[in-house]
Amino acid sequence: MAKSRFEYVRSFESFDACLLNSWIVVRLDGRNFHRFSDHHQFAKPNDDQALALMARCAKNVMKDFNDIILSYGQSDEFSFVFRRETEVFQRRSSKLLSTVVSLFTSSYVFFWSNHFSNTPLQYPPTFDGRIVLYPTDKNLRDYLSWRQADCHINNLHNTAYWKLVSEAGMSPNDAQTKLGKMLANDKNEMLFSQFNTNYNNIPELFRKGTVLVREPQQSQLKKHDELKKDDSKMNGDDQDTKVITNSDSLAIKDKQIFYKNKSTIINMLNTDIIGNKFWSERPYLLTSE
Ligand code: DGT
Ligand code: MG
Ligand code: MG
Ligand code: MG
Ligand code: MG
Repeated sequence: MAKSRFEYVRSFESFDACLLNSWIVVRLDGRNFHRFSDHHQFAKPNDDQALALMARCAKNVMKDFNDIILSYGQSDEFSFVFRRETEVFQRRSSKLLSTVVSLFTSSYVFFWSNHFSNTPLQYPPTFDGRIVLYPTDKNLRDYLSWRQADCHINNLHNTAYWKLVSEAGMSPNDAQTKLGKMLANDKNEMLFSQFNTNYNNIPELFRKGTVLVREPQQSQLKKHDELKKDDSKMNGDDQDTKVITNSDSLAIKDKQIFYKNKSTIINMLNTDIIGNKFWSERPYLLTSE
């Protein structure tokens, strides 16, 4: 097909590929959700339907992008982790960012009434987005730990704040001033002694946020188990093998099975991702560079 004389304007576009060999994280966040949560009467301090809707949208994004291995969300934000070798959209930053944010936002509107059947959407919600690249596994884990620590800090603060305001009848200003002078331990202690609330008994959904993790299907784990048995035969090793292992060589096989497999499942958890347990149980997630 002949090119038009206007074609040259294409060369003004820049190729904004994300650096190779780095984790690509897309984080989106509700724009002015302070207002949005007021207008839609979100329960305070935590609205479980609002959180469920966020997770529903995140899952929808992960269903569309097989290369997202994990996502983490709390409050009005979600972070999506693309595997470091991803070639989606030739790693082009603007394509990745705009598509994830757009799909998430349209999903939010699409699934809204499933979660808020008695609250019509008052106006179209907006989410902002950014991409951050993390070169090492440690950087990526520290990033996710940062977001989960943020969830805990905010939730402790918000829980204490709403107790003071709604149960103790304190003014919002006085409650803020009081909490501003308190350390985390003081807040825990106040919740316990003044409001008979053990912070640790508050649902993990609120304290830890939501992790969606892509995992091999059971059938894949079986294949993987057989592979390992072959492996141990070759090594003259008759010991019973566990399904998931930390051994480096098997971790590589885990990953190969994992990434070749298109029919993975997405598990939803409200669990700690700061400690090692979550990661050592899932050696296929990180790259152990
Ligand atoms: P931004 O992100 O700079 O455009 O402004 P905001 O207002 O979205 O601020 P942000 O993202 O720092 O804080 C999240 C807001 O969303 C915060 O004001 C409280 C609200 N929010 C999030 N989840 C809930 C919830 O479950 N219940 C209630 N009542 N509010 C929530
Ligand atoms: Mg903000
Ligand atoms: Mg926000
Ligand atoms: Mg936020
Ligand atoms: Mg097009």
